[in-house]
Amino acid sequence: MSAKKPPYETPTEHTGLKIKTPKEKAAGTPGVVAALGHATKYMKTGQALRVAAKLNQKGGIDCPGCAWPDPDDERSSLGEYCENGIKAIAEEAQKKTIGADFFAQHSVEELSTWSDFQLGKAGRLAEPLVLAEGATHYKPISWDDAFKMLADDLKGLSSPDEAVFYTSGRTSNEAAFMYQLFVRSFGTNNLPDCSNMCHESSGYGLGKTIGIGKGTVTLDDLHQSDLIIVMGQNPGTNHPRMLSSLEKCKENGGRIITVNPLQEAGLVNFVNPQRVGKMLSGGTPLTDLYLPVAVNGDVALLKAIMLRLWHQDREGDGSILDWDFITNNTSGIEALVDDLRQQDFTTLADASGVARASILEAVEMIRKANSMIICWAMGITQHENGVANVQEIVNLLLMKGAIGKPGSGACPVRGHSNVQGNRTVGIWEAPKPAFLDSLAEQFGINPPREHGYATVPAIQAMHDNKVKVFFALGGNFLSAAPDTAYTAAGLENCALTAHVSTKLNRSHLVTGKRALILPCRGRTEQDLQAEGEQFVTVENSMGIVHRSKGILPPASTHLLSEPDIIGRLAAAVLGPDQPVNWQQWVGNYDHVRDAIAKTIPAFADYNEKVRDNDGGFYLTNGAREGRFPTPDGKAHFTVNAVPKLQLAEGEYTLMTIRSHDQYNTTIYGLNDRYRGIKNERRVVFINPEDLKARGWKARQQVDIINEHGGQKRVAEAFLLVPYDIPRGCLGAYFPEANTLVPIDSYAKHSLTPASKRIVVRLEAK
Ligand SMILES: Nc1nc2c(c(=O)[nH]1)N[C@H]1C(S)=C(S)[C@@H](COP(=O)(O)OP(=O)(O)OC[C@H]3O[C@@H](n4cnc5c(=O)[nH]c(N)nc54)[C@H](O)[C@@H]3O)O[C@H]1N2
Ligand SMILES: Nc1nc2c(c(=O)[nH]1)N[C@H]1C(S)=C(S)[C@@H](COP(=O)(O)OP(=O)(O)OC[C@H]3O[C@@H](n4cnc5c(=O)[nH]c(N)nc54)[C@H](O)[C@@H]3O)O[C@H]1N2
Ligand SMILES: [Mo]
Repeated sequence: MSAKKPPYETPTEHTGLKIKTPKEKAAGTPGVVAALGHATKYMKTGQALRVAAKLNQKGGIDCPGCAWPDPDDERSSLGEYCENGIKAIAEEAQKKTIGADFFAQHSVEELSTWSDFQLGKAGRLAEPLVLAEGATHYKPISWDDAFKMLADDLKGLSSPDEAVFYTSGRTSNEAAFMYQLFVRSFGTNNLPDCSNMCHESSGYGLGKTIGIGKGTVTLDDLHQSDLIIVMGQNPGTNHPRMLSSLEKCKENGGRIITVNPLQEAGLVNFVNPQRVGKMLSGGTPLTDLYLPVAVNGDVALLKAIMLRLWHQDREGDGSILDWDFITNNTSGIEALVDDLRQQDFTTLADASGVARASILEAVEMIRKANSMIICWAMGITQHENGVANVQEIVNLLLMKGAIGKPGSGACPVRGHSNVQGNRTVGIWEAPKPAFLDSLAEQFGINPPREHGYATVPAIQAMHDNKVKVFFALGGNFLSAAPDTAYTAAGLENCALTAHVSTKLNRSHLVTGKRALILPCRGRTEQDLQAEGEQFVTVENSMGIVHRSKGILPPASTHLLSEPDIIGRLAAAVLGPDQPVNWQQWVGNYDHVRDAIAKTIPAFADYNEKVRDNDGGFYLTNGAREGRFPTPDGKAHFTVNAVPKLQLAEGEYTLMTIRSHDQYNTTIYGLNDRYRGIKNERRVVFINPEDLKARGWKARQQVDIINEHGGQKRVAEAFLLVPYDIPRGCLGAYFPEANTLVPIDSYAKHSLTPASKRIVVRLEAK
């Protein structure tokens, strides 16, 4: 362990890289073995199986892993979970706890030399802690004193806008609604969230074009679709249960196109661990056509496809595009066609990095499909042109009339298990006036109307000394945010930083002048309040709201639930009855749900609906039914420029991606099984030809350097791994490579950091 590295950086020591052949199949027996091995290593005996059996079952626990929905009707008796869901559970329901003794033993400076893997494995946070000004160690503090410290600081600000309230997407609807009500009653819209770094480009792009910032499909649509295109997403690792849906689509005769710089194992072949027959027969081949797009080649690719489709439509009898749909339900086709006519197919194909013949094959498959879904995730949204990427996807869907009919639609696959719900109940720095009006009416408050800081502006404001208190409901802001050194400096400028957390992470170690850790119960744990045991509710990627109820005893008796923490904080800052009786709300979460129902029309009869139907209820979604809630009631075609991606000699485009053994900044282990990486995270994937051109060999140690805006950012000591990735493109893991993401390189409109396209150089060590 080196003591010299800055505390915000992950350690640069290597852990013993082994390079194996990448896998061509996902899950199956190795997945089950890995999951069980993980669970028994970190959890108490018996608890692992009890939790697994309840995971994603009706009335059970919502898996804190991803936001993929559960089947509406039958659910596998073997458990609706996946290898990575079990890892998420094992991480939370860990048997070890850390409190006063641990923090007396280890200083903040020492802990900052630990790897993220070591920090996470230290154990569950067991009691509230304070880092006093100038102190070297965290010490225990009572809950009352912690809330008093926060209240004193918040009430002492010269403006409520000097406070920032971050949310990570694991928070329940109940906690999130209370949180935003407290923050707006206090007087600010500074509510940045993880979504700002994630699917904000989808929310913005979809909102502008189809009038709702959410996906439009259900699981049944996926099962019956003629064609699913999966773009910029690695479901085998990040949404493993999605593979079951792709499998069903294939069994029903559907086809799949994958668009990705990497041929990810899960999309090649899936061995469903919940179907014994499939395990024996070797699994289901999923991808029919793989398009190895260059990093950020998607706009060019989509335009090339649309150009060919339009040509063929014109040359034929006009039956390739859905002109009925286009005429009746959309506007803007003329401008799109004008733009396409100015494009050249070969130029577009070259810019996309995909061979012309493969693009023509895709065109053929799209032409024949009567229904079509496009799924996407971070490979699409985390670009400077992330919104344009999403809008080009919408253009293609609209051309085919593929929104609002069975088997068709837009499917942005969300990340955090309740990130979509958090937004629905008001976690947003840019709230709609109607939502604020409703808060004003229901609670007699005067919510601020001016928009607050999203994540990137919040960091910039901290940097400019405009923020004094940073409060986080979950997450690991420092490590998840771009430009680690810049973000660290911002956090250090604050007078007080406070985190509601389950586990120790680097954000607890790079702090304001004083810091608080407020430990909370997790999803898997029982939540006993004054009026009995409580459940919470969450919304998945397809807009289904349902219950989640923990079953394990809390890791420590000192832990509070998230609603309890927010309620007590609100009471300490605003007074116990302002604007609501917080204590009463915390005693029985039905009160919170009643308040949500009164504020947001789609939640009418919330308590009844969520109890009546164990599987949950769908929120209204006009676009799903072909009604577009835009100002003119039509879906909009848009014209988006092809990004200019010139690289100088020796420059590459680096994408930062997740390994198979992590949940965002939480590192489960040091392997990336499907990509053949063992025991190392400081690796950079490079095309073997690019390696040869530099005269380098596998495992060569390099520094990765970005010089955006004349500022030098260096990620030190990465090991080169030859990999099947387009020439000129590189891949490295998030969060180790976050230090390279420039703070001012983000998507136009959505402000999502461009962490999938960072221009870098490599220097041999
Ligand atoms: N086990 C596990 N599950 C998770 C998470 C986790 O960390 N671990 N994280 C959760 C969260 S918050 C999220 S947002 C999701 C993330 O889920 P993903 O978006 O699948 O995660 P990433 O690893 O960021 O993968 C991005 C994919 O996009 C590809 N890609 C990169 N650049 C481009 C490009 O320019 N064009 C195209 N077409 N493809 C590109 C990469 O090769 C990679 O396959 O997963 C959620 N689920
Ligand atoms: N370079 C790069 N940067 C990225 C990305 C990328 O692909 N590349 N992806 C971005 C994306 S998509 C996202 S969503 C963000 C994620 O950003 P965050 O959501 O901020 O980060 P996480 O790593 O998910 O947060 C992990 C921490 O959450 C806490 N936690 C876990 N469960 C609970 C709980 O139930 N309650 C509370 N209160 N705390 C809990 C634990 O203390 C844990 O350490 O990162 C973004 N950053
Ligand atoms: Mo995310």
